[in-house]
Amino acid sequence: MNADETAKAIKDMEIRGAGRIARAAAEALSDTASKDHKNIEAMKKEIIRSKDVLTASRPTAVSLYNAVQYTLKGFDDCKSVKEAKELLIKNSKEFVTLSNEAVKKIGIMGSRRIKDNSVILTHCNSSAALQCIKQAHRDGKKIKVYATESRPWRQGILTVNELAKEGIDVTMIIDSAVRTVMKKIDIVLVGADTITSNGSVVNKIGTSQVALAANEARVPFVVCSETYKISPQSMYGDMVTIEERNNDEIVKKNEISENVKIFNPVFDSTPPKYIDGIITEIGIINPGSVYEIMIKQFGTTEFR
Ligand code: RUB
Repeated sequence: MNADETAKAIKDMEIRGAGRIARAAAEALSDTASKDHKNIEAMKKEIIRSKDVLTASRPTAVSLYNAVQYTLKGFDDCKSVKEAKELLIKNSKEFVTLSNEAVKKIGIMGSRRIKDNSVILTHCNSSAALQCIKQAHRDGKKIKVYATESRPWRQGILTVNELAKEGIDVTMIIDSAVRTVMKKIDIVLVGADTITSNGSVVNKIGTSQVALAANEARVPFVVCSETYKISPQSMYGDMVTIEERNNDEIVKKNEISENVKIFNPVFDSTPPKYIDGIITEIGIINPGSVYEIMIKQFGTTEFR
């Protein structure tokens, strides 16, 4: 898929989830690079255009931006089309491989945190969180899962089908039933779109309410996330943009009076005090250590 098609598919949610959109963006840049380019100047112009269209496709998940940055590492110094092409194709492949391997590693560590006979709650549709659940099941643990519907886009339907296909005992609930079922839950596992330098986790709208309910019931609330969901920009004061989507995701036209306003933010931020741990590919970290991991993974000034 080329960059314009990929950006459209991301905008339209045909490709969704922070990890998937990141990998798709890296692959789209590789596609742009592999086209015929007259000279390095023309190629640079086209790559920058692709980069801009991809990063503008969804505003919240920093994984998208970080995947693009990873793929373009060293590009500015390239002197020829051949050199730039080889570099971008190599970087893109490397990112996709690292990203897929990270999800597998998170699954292995996550499974170790899931005890036999556990009841798990998950929200939305996170490949990293589901990998932990599926790995626990494959490791022979007897588990039960409650999955939220995740209004308005209802990604919960993807989640329950994915888990049921694996033979996992899964129950779907509406989002407002979270507090009711929380007393049965042993661990909450969710994904992340962006993690800020202070350890806050931005994920699907409703995640912070799940965290509050878990906190009240003393249920561990654990985030499953690759380290490229960490936002270096957040260290320099940039706020995470919370995407607002169309009204028709909430109500059909003519269903409500014309003078009713609709507010449809699709992500929210969970403060670090409600997070018991973040399972990453480099280990299970405390939200308080995000800053150190960020410096280690990204350096201090590279992403400014
Ligand atoms: C998806 C969502 C997921 C994170 C993490 O939102 O909030 O929890 O993106 O997913 P949307 P993953 O459906 O709006 O993209 O672990 O797959 O990266």
